[in-house]
Amino acid sequence: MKVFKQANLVRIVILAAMAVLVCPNAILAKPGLDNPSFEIGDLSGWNKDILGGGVIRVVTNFYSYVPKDGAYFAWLLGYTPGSYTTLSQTFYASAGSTISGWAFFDTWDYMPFNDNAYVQIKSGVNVLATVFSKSVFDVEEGAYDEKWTEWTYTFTEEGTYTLEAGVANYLDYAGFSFLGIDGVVLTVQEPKVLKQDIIDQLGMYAHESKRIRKAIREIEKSLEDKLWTDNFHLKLKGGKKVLDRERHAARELIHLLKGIPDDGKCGGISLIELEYTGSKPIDVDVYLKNVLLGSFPVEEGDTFVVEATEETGGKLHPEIKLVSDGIELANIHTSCSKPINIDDEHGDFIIVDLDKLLPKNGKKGKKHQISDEAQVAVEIAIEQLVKVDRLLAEIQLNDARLLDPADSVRQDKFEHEIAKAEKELAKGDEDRDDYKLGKAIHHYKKVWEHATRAIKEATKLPKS
Ligand SMILES: [Ca+2]
Ligand SMILES: [Ca+2]
Repeated sequence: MKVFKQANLVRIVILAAMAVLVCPNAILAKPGLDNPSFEIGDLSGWNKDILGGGVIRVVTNFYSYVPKDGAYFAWLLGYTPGSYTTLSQTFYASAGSTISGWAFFDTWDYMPFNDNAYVQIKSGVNVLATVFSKSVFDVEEGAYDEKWTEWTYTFTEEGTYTLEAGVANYLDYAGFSFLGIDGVVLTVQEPKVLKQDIIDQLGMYAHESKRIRKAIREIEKSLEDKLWTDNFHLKLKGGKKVLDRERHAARELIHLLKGIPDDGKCGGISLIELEYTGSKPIDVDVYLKNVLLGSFPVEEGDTFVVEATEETGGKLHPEIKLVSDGIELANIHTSCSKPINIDDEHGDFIIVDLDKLLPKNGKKGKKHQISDEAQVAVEIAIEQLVKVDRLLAEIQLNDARLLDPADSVRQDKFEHEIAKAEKELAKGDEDRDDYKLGKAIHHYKKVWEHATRAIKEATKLPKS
């Protein structure tokens, strides 16, 4: 193999170590709605607009309308023609979350006095969807219970949204019309629950492949309670392990689909991630054969990635040398002539991720084949792992964005980490959309790490 100039050959990414946590993240916002079914018995958590003279109440019944959920529902009445009486709540939703609820519209009016009501999902002032809409013209005779209509909306992007329900008179101030709202539910995808689903799905095909069994074990280890604050958040300390386990699991499954044997044989390496395990901070020089790629400081727990680019056919040089102060610390054969695997140790470095290429003959050995059903299950599992990783990253980033640094001196660092996290999220999405799922997971892990660092910056108290 020719030695290309270093910019073309590899990119080196350095991830700094995660320091010890300074504050529990249990205090941070958890996605959800306040008083979504009005069971507090009042409008706590909701914003009301009755500037047009309308009325909003929490009631136990209205004529023969009874709650769709629990003991209370919200009841709205419009007054000034064209001026909507509105009830709203703003909340955070991750991509894939669903919001649903019940609404009814009823009236004492008749045409052409076409009073009307709506339930909308908004992003700022923009209406994303009108999930319920009825007017005098639409009202039919029928049982009260049948007039409750269920509505639902799924968010395709994470963000802060507003649910708004409104009712207004039309043409005159007479012949009132009413809107009922109840049983609003925001179903946020819970990463921890999603992961259990992945295990269940893969479990059915565990007997078909060692790699599937290995992936399941990795996911199980990532679910250990001590690594999680709740179903949405990883502990600031140790959370990184969850993402590593997940990555290992995804890598096993990706290799399985590629048909790469699980005996350590391969046709080359396209990416290797190493973690420094030494206790003493050092400067490390990374060489491919005798070409210096880069030098940088590392301390215990730092990881760095050496990744082949398209220009080299996506394949790394067969040998990576790690040197410090002129002393060779490790020499890693990335040619696959010898078995190479995740968790292999090379001096003070441990392989934490590896993307292998198919052996030269390119044929999947018979013993590495799986059934079509298992193939589909594995494909879905990988996509789900990417989704879970993105969700964890996204939630952490969202939590970080909500903070203001306690120490103004840290504002710049805080913003810098947020910006880095956002950049990594964009890169991850790009790779995900290109179906480079292993790479996408890499970027999502970095999002989580930068967001976590931002949280730490924000929660450090000023030195007194
Ligand atoms: Ca209720
Ligand atoms: Ca009216």
